[in-house]
Amino acid sequence: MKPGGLYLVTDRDLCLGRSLEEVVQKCIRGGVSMVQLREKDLPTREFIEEALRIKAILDRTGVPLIINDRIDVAMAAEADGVHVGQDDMPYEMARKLLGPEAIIGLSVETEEQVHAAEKYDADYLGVSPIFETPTKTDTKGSWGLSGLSWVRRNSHHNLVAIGGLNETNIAGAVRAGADGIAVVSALCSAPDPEEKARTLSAIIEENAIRDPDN
Ligand code: TZP
Ligand code: MG
Repeated sequence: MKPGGLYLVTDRDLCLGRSLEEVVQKCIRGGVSMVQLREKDLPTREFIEEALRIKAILDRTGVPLIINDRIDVAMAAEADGVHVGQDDMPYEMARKLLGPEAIIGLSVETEEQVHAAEKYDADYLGVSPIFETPTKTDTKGSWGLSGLSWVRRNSHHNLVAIGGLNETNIAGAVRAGADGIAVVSALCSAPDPEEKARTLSAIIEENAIRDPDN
């Protein structure tokens, strides 16, 4: 599985009063290629119920559903995979529990973490954050575009860039080596998420560095 294109990471509180289902539906129509459900405060049962509702929307679209942090929720809802951070369940344990077919992404915030991740068969690294963002403040500095190019040169993994990315700067992130671009507020808080998804996907596509083997 090669994650590329536009990756929606959800935040219900940033959806301008619209339901998450409505925003996800619109983003799918606009061309997002992956959806990650990210819930920090929801009781487990509600998280599973939400995952099942979003899964029903994604069914038959071919867009994978990824669950942030929670391997148990991903298993219960039969999601396509999980995204884990450095303080979540260790990558190898998540892989063991979910099996070889699951999509597993791992966040990297430092150069040491990039080197340490080389031994993993992760589906992608989340290079986090590229720029400072009010959406997530408990980060260890930011990579910037030069940091992202450094990760590109030092990692064999697919790279998904996240943090402070929007219409004005995603071309640079793709050109610096990101295979995929993950956004929260640029889509969740867009007045028209479908149109925004279409615009962002087109920018990613136009700036993608072509792999001659693919
Ligand atoms: N991980 C690193 S930055 C971030 C996450 C979940 C939030 C990105 O939010 P936004 O609104 O796209 O800057
Ligand atoms: Mg996490």
